[in-house]
Formats: sequence, C-alpha cells, structure tokens
Amino acid sequence: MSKESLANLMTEERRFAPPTELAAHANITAAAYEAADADRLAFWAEQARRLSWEQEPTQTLDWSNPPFATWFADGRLNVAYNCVDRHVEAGHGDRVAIHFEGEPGDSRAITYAELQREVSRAAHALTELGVEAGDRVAIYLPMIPEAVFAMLACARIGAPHSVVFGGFSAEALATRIVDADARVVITSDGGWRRGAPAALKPAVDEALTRPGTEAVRSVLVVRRTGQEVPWHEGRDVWWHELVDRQPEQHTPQAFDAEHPLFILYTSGTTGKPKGILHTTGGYLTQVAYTHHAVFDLKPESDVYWCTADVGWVTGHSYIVYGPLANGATEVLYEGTPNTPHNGRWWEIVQKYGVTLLYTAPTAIRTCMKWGDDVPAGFDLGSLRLLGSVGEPINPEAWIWYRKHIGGDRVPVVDTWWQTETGGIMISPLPGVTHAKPGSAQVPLPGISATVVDDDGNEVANGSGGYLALTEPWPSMLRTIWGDDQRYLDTYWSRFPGRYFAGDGAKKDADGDIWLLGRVDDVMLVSGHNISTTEVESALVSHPAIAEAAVVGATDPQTTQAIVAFVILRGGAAENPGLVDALRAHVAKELGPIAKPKRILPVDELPKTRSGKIMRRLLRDVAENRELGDVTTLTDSTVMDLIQAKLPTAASED
Ligand code: 6R9
Repeated sequence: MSKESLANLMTEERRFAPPTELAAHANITAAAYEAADADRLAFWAEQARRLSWEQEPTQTLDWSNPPFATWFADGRLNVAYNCVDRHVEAGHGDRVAIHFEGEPGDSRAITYAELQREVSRAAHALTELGVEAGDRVAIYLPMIPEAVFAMLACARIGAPHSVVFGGFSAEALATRIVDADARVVITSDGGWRRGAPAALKPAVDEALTRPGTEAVRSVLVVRRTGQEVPWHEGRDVWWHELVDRQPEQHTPQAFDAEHPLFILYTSGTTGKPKGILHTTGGYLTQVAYTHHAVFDLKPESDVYWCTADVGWVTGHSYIVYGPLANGATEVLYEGTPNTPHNGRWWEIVQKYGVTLLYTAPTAIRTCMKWGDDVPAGFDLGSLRLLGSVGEPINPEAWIWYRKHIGGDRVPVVDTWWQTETGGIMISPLPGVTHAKPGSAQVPLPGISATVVDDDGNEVANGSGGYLALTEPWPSMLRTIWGDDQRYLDTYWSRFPGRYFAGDGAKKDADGDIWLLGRVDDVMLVSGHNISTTEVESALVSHPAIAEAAVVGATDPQTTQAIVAFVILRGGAAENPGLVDALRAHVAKELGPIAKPKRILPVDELPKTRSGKIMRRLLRDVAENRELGDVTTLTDSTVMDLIQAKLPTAASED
C-alpha cells in the first residue's frame, strides 16, 4: 500500500515567459516577494495604505486569540467611499465605472460620478426603510447595476449584506434570510435569461412565508423586465419610487476595520450552509492589492471584465470591491454566454475593447466544445491578460484559452482562492512568473501556503497531499456567522495552527503548487490516492475531449474504480474505438493505475451555478444509487440525460 496522501502522476514541461512589454511596465515586480518575505506584516500595513482611511491603523495583525484574527483593528474607514467617492474627488468622476450590457442588448455606461449618486440615493433609501449599521440586508438580484449599487449602499451605511444567487430557490433564499436574520430584501421583478424574462420576486414572496423570516420589514423591488409582479402592500416598495426621490448626496460615515461587510453562504457538503463572515479593512486591503497585482490593472486605460455572478465570492471581490477600490472601468453582463449566439462573450470583448478578462475553467471548456471558429470570428486584439478561477484549469484548457482567446501572446493567470479566503491567495504574477499551464504556482507576496501529508508534515517537492495556509491573511474569514465552533472545527482542527482548505494539492519538482480538487473527491484505487483533476486533465489533453469529470465508484477488486464522464469537442465524433483510445491515452499520460474502468460520453455535466462540477451526483450515478440533493444544480434535467445514457455505457476490465 502506498503511504502517499495523494499521488503525483502528471508532469508538465511547457513554460511561458511574461510578455516583455507587460513585464517592463508591470504593477508588481519580484521585489514584492522580497519585501513580504522580509517583513510580512509591514508588507500588509503598506498595502493598507492603498486605501483611504478616516483613521489610519497603527495595528496590523492581532493573532493573540487564534483562529480569531483582527487586522488593522484601530483603523476606521468607509468601504463605499473607497470604491466610489474618492475617485470622484480625485477628478475621475467622468471615468466609466461600469459598462452594463443587458442580455437583450440594452446597455448603459455608468461613470464614477453617477455611481456616487446612485449609491448615495440607495443608502438614503435603506436608511428610510429603517436599516441601521449592523442590520443585515439580503440581496437577491440578477446581474444588473442595481446589484452593485445595493451592495455598496449597504457597505456605505455599515449594514452587512448577504447576496443570494438569483438562481437559487425560495427554500435556499429563506434559509439564508433566517440564518442572517435579515431585515430587508432587495430583489427585482426578474432578469433576462436565454432570451426570456425569468421571475425573481415570486421566490422572495414564497421565502417570506417561511417561519423565521418575520423580521423582514421591507422588500425593495427593482423593475428590470417589466413583467407582472405580485405585490404585498405595506411591505413591498419599488426601487424607482423610493430610491429615485432620495438626495444625491450622502455623507459616508467611517466604521471600524473589523466592522462586518458581508456574509456569503457556501453550501458545504453536509448540513446547513455556512455563512462566511468578512469584515472591512483587511478584506478591502487584500482584494484591492491582489486585483492590482494579479491583473496588472492600469485604471486609465484598461477595460476589465469578470464574468462571474455577483452572488459568488468572485463577484464580490473581483466585480465589486477590488476593481472599484482601484478605480477600474469594467464590464457587467447580465446574461448567458450563448444568448443569442455562441459568440456573445467575444462580441462583448470586441465591443468594449476588453483588456483584462477573468473567467472560469467551466466556461473555457464549454467554448472548447463549441469550437475554435467561434472566437475566431471576433477581434480579440484588445486583450492583454486572461485569468481563471473556480476549479483547476486543465493544462489543455489553459493552452486553448491562451491560444484561441489570447492570440498566443497574452499571459494566463490561474488564481486559487475560496469564499473563505476572501481574496486571491495563490497565483502567478503576470509580469514576473514563468507560467506553467495548469498550475496556480506560488502564494502571492504576503501569503503563506504549503502542501502537507496526513500527519501535517510538509511534503517534499514532487509529492502530493493537502493544501494548508500557514499564516493568517488580511481578507481571511473571521468566523462562520453565529457558529464559532463550526469555524474552528471546519478549518483549524485538521492541522492545528494552520488553515485546512479542503483541497488536495501537490508540489512539483520546482516547488510550484498544483491544485488537485476537493479532498472529498479523491479516489482510492488499489491503495493509491488519485486526484480527480489529474485524470480529468489527461482526458482533456486528448484532442477529442473538451471536458471530463471522473469519480471513484466502489469496486470489489480495487476499492474504487475510476469512472469518467466525458464531453466531446465540437467536430469530434463518438466512434467505437474512442473509449479504448481514451483509456490508452490516460495510461500513457499518467500510468496504468489511473486508467478509467468505464468511460461515458455525455452531453452535459452536472454543475453548480458557479460552474463547479458536482462529482457527488456522478458518483451516485456510477454506483446506481438514488441521486442526493440536487437543489444547487444549475439544470436538474442534466442528470436525467446522463442516467438515460447509462445502459449503453461501455465497461471493460
Ligand atoms: C473563488 C472560488 C473554492 C474552491 C476551492 C477549490 C476551487 C477555486 C481554483 C480552484 C483549483 C483554482 N478552486 N479556484 N481549484 N484552481 N484556481 O472559487 O471560491 O466558490 O468558495 O470555491 O474552488 O476547490 O477550495 P469558492
């Protein structure tokens, strides 16, 4: 039996140097690593000066009561002032903050001066509804500008927001409203999705019939689609009636650096969702710094676009707080990538001259499936940097992204982080790092991470194990809302003194970090712990495969057997020899131990709204079990299609 916590099977030889031009003018050079290594806390104290404080902090980290940290605790600031007003005061009121692109093709350019007026009015409106500092506000909106206004208005008055994905059900919304004890819900009649209005307000009405939601006094409703909405007199208020009549000026009040900014729920594998709590000073410092460093943002000339939903942490940190704190001009898009055609995203890049694009591997692999000719039909010459987040990006998808979207000239940065970490933790720096396809590579300056084995010992280069964060960081979660014990148990008890991220990882021969998927998904095959990521990457490196998901299914001979679900690339045909060819290909790439026992071509894979593959459900299918909880699935019909494929599944020994 192998004692390895996680096998290291894949090697990658390709390297990409930073483009000379980018490196010559990069926001961050290798000196940042040296500065942070010399004095980590002084480094972060320096980054905190990127913000405007009403009272500059003299304290940096207080770690006297681990794992409960405070950062910059005696500083006072207003987050909305930092993201909006200070740019107007600096003379950038005419700069576009947000280029909004609606799914039906409507658009709106919002300057920083307008953003200031919108946020100010919304802040007054919330105050009129009785919201005070510390009260929680639930936000359940599509990707429209009011989502950003609402979040910043909450921040402005010190009312922590809890944004709930517009795609979540009334049940999920109710659970989150109850847990956070929200006082106000901000929603809309609906949003545009795949060419049609999709209602949101009825889900709020239903959620508010559930016990425990009685504290909700008001529902503020944005009119987006114009569809019919059920109305509760005395509780429901139209945004355009209440907000639009408020004064345009609002004086932001400073709050303590540890004042709560938001709660964001992560589903977790079991039990009730965890309310991840983030506070203000440390969070804003790290998201502003990392956005500046990793995306090399030049606010005067760049057009930045993060395709995430605001209901996901990526939307919080890299649509709202990081970019706006840095005075960026950014795109906000309401709809899906294939409405009305598969090239919609590339049309948007061309229209706005997007220079920095941040998206998820799931989207990249979907574009691979649609075919190279789709992006080739647009001028993507404005792009100068591409980012990836959310899942491991398979080397082949990384290469495709660089080549077909980035014209084989722009750097790709693979950024690892979590809702819990608040900001990016492990990522190349575009002007410094020699990039390796598929690897997030190194902790950012000021961040300490490593890979450990079952006993908590750091693994040698070339070995796999568990990702652990070894020092506190400014944008770390402060606790799980209302459940300090769960915070301790979930993150800090597996390796005492260190944060356990729940991800498998390895260090390659150079010491670079590769993320290998959630530890819950690791497969045990004949005594070897094999990561889903490596087998999936090997499958995706075959020219016929766009996307793959593998799971370990109980097997009498080998403990678990590898079962792979694959999506073919545009143009590739399902043929009788394909399954054999794929098995041989994986054996060649990773060794015979990693050869899938069964391979099933499918049309879609089950994913969460943030695009992560739900392997748990595929395991249920592979083991012929009834499906578990499907409520966080984007599209539940996907599972019916997969199950319908089963009888024809090829199975070899
Ligand atoms: C930002 C975000 C966190 C989990 C994380 C890991 C996976 C995110 C990744 C990545 C490999 C990357 N993950 N980025 N895995 N490489 N670059 O996604 O937050 O929704 O909380 O998910 O996502 O498994 O632990 P969240």
